[in-house]
Amino acid sequence: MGQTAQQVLSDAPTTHQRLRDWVAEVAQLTQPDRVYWVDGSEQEYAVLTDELVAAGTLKRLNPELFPNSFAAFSDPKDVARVEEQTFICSAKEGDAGFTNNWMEPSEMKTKLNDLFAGSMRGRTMYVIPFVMGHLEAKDPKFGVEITDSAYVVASMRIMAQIGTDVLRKIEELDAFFVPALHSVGAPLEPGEQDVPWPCNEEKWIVHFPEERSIYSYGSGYGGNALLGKKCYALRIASVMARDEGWLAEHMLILKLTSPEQKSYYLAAAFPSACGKTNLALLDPTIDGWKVETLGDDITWMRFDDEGRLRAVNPEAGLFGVAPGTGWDTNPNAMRAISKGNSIFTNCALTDDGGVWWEGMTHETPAHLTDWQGNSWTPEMDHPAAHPNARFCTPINQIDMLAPEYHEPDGVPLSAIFFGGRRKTTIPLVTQSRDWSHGIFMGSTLSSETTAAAAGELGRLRRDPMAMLPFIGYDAGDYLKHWVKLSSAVDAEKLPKIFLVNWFRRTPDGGFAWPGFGDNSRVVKWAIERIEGKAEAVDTPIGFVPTADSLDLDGLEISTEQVDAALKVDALEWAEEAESIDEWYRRFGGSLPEELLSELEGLKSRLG
Ligand code: GTP
Ligand code: SPV
Ligand code: MN
Repeated sequence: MGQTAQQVLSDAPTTHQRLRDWVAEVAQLTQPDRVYWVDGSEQEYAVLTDELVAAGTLKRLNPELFPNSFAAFSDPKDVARVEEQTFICSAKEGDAGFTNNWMEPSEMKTKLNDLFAGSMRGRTMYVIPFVMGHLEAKDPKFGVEITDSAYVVASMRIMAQIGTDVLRKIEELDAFFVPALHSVGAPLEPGEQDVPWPCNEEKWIVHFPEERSIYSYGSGYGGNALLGKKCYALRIASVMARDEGWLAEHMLILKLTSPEQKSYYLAAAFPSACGKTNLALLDPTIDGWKVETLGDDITWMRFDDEGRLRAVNPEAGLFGVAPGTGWDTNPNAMRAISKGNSIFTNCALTDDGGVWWEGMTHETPAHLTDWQGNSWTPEMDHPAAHPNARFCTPINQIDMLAPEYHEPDGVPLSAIFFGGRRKTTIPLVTQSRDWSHGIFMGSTLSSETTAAAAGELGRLRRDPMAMLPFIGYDAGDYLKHWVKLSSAVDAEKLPKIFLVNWFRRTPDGGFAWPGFGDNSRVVKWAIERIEGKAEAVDTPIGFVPTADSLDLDGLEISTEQVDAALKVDALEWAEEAESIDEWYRRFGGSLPEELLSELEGLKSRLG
């Protein structure tokens, strides 16, 4: 039997009345066997992970290969974000906009109440106080996640600052917190044997933007369950940002230092599994340029008193795509992971107790255990790791972490990149004509879908600012917010905007551009454009590098390949403009005027 409301309250280690009330209310609804308040300590982590190993959810990895690290394997039906089941329940349907699923809030609340009733029976209910961003920020953004998954607790400890220090600060400030309720939706009958990855066929990821609350039911995976990440730091935070005058974005942040020892900060928005972690941990292949990391997935930005756009990373860890991460492509990530203290989900296991995934090493091991627990050899026609397998690793294990990561006010941006996965049409890099044209580029960003979300792969879709699945309100209002915020500041101080595409193909199907460390060449060109040093062709779509303005020193690449990567093709762009037109029509009346003018401008330049 569960604890009574009185017991729950008498055990609650907090004086914060709203938190006490909410925890008691949730315990009454969900009926857990016990309530546990997470303190965030190392000792607690050791106990939790031991319990998860005993339950079969985690497997401890060989400590000589990956110290203090674990592998988890999810239910095969719970491997990615579920966009179809993600809802923005604003009071008015129009406030959710055409990019979100919507349901009338009280109808959704009734549904959620039914789902959560008794959903934690036989389990422990964990209460996780957390903060996104700096605890000492001027206006720290608190949340409390209640979950019945110890795997979620362990992962949240890597991804955010959690526990007693946060709770004390919430009390001291008598602060608002976002209530974020999560259940895997798999109650246990007395005596019933648990499974390694409990979850429910039915999944609901629900946000109430006005009351700033989150409910997640049925999934234990990634952004569905680690509620500080996409649910809070993007969907709810984008609504807070609209109301408070800032921006919550799906972006990485990096610091770049030139051979002249001048430093620049750059943010980049790419859709899920389109290269943020890789660019954030860039290992430059050109001499004299140094890169340091500030963030790899989420960026909160605001204009400072001097009109400069400043960026912070609200997260404390990486939840990075494993496949394709290797000693060749991303040695900095490999070094961070190798320090241990990581949770790997849906990777393959090596026979010596380590993890492996496609692209990690040149040679595929002769034998593995695949992510579904089956014996695997290289002749098999399916990958050993799931395509959305992930590593969860503390950000402070990155050797190249910029010290500014710890600055509560963040860093001033010189440039913003937008980019997607496009086989055709979009050149390697295009500088926008000006800020407004840059917002146009962001608003029309498009990409082929990836394994980061459940559903069809490789389908081309528009993904404005790489935020399509993460804007917590009307997409047209979101674009208006970008336009309005930036129109209030000195245009000279705005970051320069670039559109990039690492994924264009040559006619034989291969990548036109080598990517990864060689993307430093594109970053260098962008910085030299900002400094007024690099040449460009003024094309109808923006400024594209001349073939010799890109530093290709030491790169084995044919002229045909470079041309294929940089080409602006009139026919492809006629189709693109048509498709942008269609996209913009879907906004109804809510698109900012400025962007319609940008589209007209593009069409007339294309002729
Ligand atoms: P989320 O965490 O889902 O938001 O993704 P992300 O944007 O951080 O993507 P990530 O950097 O993890 O890259 C996803 C996949 O793209 C990995 O398999 C990478 O190996 C691959 N990738 C990243 N950069 C490049 C590149 O420059 N060229 C090519 N060809 N592939 C790349
Ligand atoms: C993404 O899908 O953009 C991710 C992974 O970063 S998840 O945290 O699962 O959303
Ligand atoms: Mn992401």
